[in-house]
Amino acid sequence: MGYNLKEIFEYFEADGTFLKGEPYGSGHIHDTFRIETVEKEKDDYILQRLNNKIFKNIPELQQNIERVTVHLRNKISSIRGSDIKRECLRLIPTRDGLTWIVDNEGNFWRMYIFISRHHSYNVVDSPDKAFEGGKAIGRFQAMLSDMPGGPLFETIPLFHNIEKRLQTFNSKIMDNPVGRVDSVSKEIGQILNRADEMKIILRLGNEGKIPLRITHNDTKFNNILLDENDKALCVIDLDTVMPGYIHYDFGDAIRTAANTATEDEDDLSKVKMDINLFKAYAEGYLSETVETLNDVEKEYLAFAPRLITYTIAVRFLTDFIDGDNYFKIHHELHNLQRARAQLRLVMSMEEQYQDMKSIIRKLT
Ligand code: ADP
Ligand code: GN1
Ligand code: MG
Repeated sequence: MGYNLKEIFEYFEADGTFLKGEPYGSGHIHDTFRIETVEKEKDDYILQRLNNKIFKNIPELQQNIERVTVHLRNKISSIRGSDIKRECLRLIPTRDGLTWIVDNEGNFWRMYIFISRHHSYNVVDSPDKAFEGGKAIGRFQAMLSDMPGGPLFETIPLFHNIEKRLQTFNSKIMDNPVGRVDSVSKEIGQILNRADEMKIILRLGNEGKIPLRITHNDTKFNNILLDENDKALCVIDLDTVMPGYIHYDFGDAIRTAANTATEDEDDLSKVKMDINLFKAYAEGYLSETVETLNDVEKEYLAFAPRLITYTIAVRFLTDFIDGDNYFKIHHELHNLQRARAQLRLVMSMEEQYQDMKSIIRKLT
């Protein structure tokens, strides 16, 4: 779509002159553009057209991100040697003093400073990188644990609630809106077979055994930027930061950090959970959090990757059955391919579950 990126950019109080804007990254939700400025010494920017079909209340969403980034920035800037522009997202205000604009067509836009010299990975190829990712998320949770001002808005209600996700899944199967249900009966069976055991985290929460904390809720590895030496740099994509269980962040990160293949790998024989990457991520994560987690949280950490990988499989298959209305897709069967790869990953985790548990036990 031909947006006038220069005109939109100029509504924001940016330092620098628009040179050009191009699509950037591989996110599935927003339209993201990198804006380069004419002056080489000035920042570049990330300009995003927000998906307001998914995020229904943009002012609340933006208020959450402002609160979170202000809190993180205060903490990070008090650390000696920190590089605040690269270690924390910074929203650029508009000329009206807001952090987003609505254009003439009703599109919502926001802008961040572009985090320079970062590395971003869709697949992780070394334990050192996985460790750094774990550290980044552990530190993120730890720094937000004392954020003042009451709970954040729930930007997507019941986001990781597997009971709700399964209800939606079942009702889309009943509706069969685009006639795809018959073609995926095998995958539907694989999901329904596992449905009961997946409710354990919700049950522990309802029983008060695990607390709601401020969690990120979208910790796939390309939302964790590493620096030029592949050390933890910055956690991005803060749209779903809200109350959650730590298992959601741990699980989603393992789903991507310890998968030997891409999230949508077509050749299922390549899809496996690498136990060494699992261990390294867990080490990094627990190096920042082990003191604050309670015993039940620790006991169920090894289960978390199974839950979240399963949840994403349910969501991809739901979207396929629904005719692809949620995730961006790049070809006709993309959501099905993603769902199959995630189900295969769940099976690989099931095979290695005893090892995962014993690694966590040793680290805690
Ligand atoms: P989505 O919700 O669509 O995934 P993200 O906010 O994650 O949107 O942005 C998409 C991609 O853009 C990220 O995966 C990352 O590669 C890049 N990106 C986002 N914000 C920044 C930033 N401030 N600096 C550098 N790259 C960024
Ligand atoms: C989406 O926004 P992005 O691309 O980082 C999705 C996540 C899924 C992920 C699967 C708001 O993440 O929940 O796990 O795709 N984000 C939202 O790749 O739904
Ligand atoms: Mg993202």
